[in-house]
Amino acid sequence: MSRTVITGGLVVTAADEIHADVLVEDGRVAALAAHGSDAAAGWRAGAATLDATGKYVIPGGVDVHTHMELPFGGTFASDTFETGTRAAAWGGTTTIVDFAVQKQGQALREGLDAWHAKADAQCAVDYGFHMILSDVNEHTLKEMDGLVEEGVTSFKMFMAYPGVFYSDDGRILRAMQRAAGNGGLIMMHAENGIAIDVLVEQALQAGRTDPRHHGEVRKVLLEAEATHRAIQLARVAGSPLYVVHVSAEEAVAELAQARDAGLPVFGETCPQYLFLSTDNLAEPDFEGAKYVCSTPLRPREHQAALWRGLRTDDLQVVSTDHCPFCFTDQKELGRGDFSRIPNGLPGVENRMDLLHQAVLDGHLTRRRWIDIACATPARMFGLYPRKGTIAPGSDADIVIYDPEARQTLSAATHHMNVDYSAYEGKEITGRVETVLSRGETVLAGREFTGRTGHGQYVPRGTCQFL
Ligand code: DUC
Ligand code: ZN
Ligand code: ZN
Repeated sequence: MSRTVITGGLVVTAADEIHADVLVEDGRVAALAAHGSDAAAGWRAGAATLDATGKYVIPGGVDVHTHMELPFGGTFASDTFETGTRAAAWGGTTTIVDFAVQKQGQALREGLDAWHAKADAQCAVDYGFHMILSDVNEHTLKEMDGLVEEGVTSFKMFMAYPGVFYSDDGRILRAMQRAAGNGGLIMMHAENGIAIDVLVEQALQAGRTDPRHHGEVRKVLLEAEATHRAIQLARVAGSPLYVVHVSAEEAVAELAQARDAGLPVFGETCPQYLFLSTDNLAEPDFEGAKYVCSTPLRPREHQAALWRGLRTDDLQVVSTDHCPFCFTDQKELGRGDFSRIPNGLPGVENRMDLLHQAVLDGHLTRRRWIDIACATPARMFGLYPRKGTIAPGSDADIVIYDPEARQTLSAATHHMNVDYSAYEGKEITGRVETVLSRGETVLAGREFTGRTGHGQYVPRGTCQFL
C-alpha cells in the first residue's frame, strides 16, 4: 500500500478551512486529522511525508472548459492533450473536461471516438468529455441518451458560428427536450451569430478590419439576447441550462433574473473576462489578435458585474475556455480581416493563480476560490466528491499552494504550447508548489515529475445540482 502524509498545512475546501494533516492511501484521501494529534502522528511510520507548513492544501483544480487540438478557422488549437494537460498540472489543475466535436454530417459516436483517440495515453492529469452537438437530427438525438449513460453527460450547442457549429432555435429546443428526458445538461454558447455575421460583413466592407472590431461587432446586446432566448427555450423544454463563457453584465442580469425565479439555470465565466478587456483587443500592431475569443472581451466596466455574480452565485463556475493559437502563423491568419483570426486564448495554466490573486484583491473569499474552481465545476458535471474536494474517499488530487510566493506570468516561463501569454508581465502573489494526481506526485516543488499517460479518462455522472 502506498501512503503519503501531507503535514502542517491549512486545508481549504469549498466548505471548510482546517489546520489538518492529510493521509493519502493508494491514490485516495484516507483521513484528515488535526496537526499534532495522536492520529496524525501515528500515520507517519512508513509513509512519505510532504511538508505543507505555511502553505494551503487545496483540491486540484477542475477546469470544465478546454479545447485541446480544436480544429478552428483552418487551423488547430496549439496544445495537444499531452502539452495541455501537463500545463494544467503546472497550474494546479488536475482534471479537465474537454469538448469532443461532432462535425456536421457526423454521428456523435464518430466525434467522440476521435477525441478519445487524441487523448488516450497522452494526458498528464485526468480528463472527461463534453460533446459539441452541431448536427441535431433523429439519429443524433437518440445517440444523446447513450452518451449520457456512458458518462458524457453534457452537450454544448452554439447560437453563434452559422455554417459551422450553429443550431437554430428548433434544433436547440429538440436537444433540450431530449436532455430533459435523459438527464443531460445543455451548455450554451449564447451569442446571436446570425446578427453578428451581418455586422461582420458590414464592418469588413467599411474597412474596419483590425482585431478590435471583433469586440465591436459581437455586441453585448447580442450576448444578452441569446442568453435570454436560451433561458426561455430551456423553460419551454423543461431542461436545465448552463451558459458558457459569460462576459457581459447584461447577460449576467438575464441569469440572475432566471435564478431569482427559481429556474435551474447556471453560468460560467473565465479569467480573461475578469482580468482583461477591450483595451487589450485595441493593442496596436495587430497585438490585439492575441485577445480574440468569443464571447469577446468587454469594456472594463463589465468586470464588476462578473465578480459580483460570482459572489452572489448568479455565476457558479470559472473555467478557462483554454483554446490557444500561436500569434505567429495562427493568429496572423487574420491580418487584414479580424473575422479570420482563430478565436481563443490560452489559460489552463493560469486559472488557479489568477483566482487566488482575486482572493488577495478582495473579490473572493478563499473558500469561494475553491468553490468556483474545484467543487462546483465537479458537482455541475457529475464528478463530485471524487474530484473537487479533499475528503475521505476522494481521489488524492491535491495541490500544495504557497500563498506568499510571488511570480510574473510570462510566455518565457509558462508550459502551454503557445508563443504568448495573455497575461504577459502580470505580477501576482501565490503559486502552485506541489501537485498530486490520484496520489502520484506530478509536480514536486516546481519540478515536473508526472508522465504522459498517467491521466485517466473519467466517465461522469449527471449534474448534481438537479
Ligand atoms: N470560443 C472561442 O473563443 N474559441 C473556441 C470556441 C468558442 O466558442
Ligand atoms: Zn463557445
Ligand atoms: Zn469553448
